[in-house]
Amino acid sequence: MFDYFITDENGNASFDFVVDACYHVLWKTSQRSPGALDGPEVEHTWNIDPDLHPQYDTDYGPATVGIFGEWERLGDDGVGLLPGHYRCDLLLTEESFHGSDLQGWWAHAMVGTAEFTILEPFECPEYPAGDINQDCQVDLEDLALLALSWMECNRQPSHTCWQ
Ligand SMILES: [Ca+2]
Repeated sequence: MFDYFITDENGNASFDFVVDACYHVLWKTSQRSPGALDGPEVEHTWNIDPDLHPQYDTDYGPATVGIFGEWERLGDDGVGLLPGHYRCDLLLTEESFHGSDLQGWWAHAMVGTAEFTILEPFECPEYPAGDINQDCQVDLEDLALLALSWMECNRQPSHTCWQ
């Protein structure tokens, strides 16, 4: 597990994350306190009130939940990936692994695919002319970007375009 978050009462969340840690499981702060190598505490407060959210029948009142990730027994100074192209399946799981009759199941609540490339670090003393995406080389990606904006004109006033 690389990171964790708490959604709002509508199941929405938006956050940026960096793959710089690896966690074994999540704990609620009401269950135990984080250790020195554990991840940061993430806290969220909400109010499950049927007057505010008609999808609920019971008014549980405001509540705050804090969670943190228990450090996985890997390096604590980052989780690195070598340069290359990666295609990953991201799985949001509900762990019942440590339960009783449901041991061994990791039900997936959500699944998504991510594709990304990690470039080997390089220096670029000067961007070549035509290097639209500023990756220090001119290739089909730059041509595709040029094609996407081909014949666009943002001149003001617009009648000055294509004179
Ligand atoms: Ca380029």
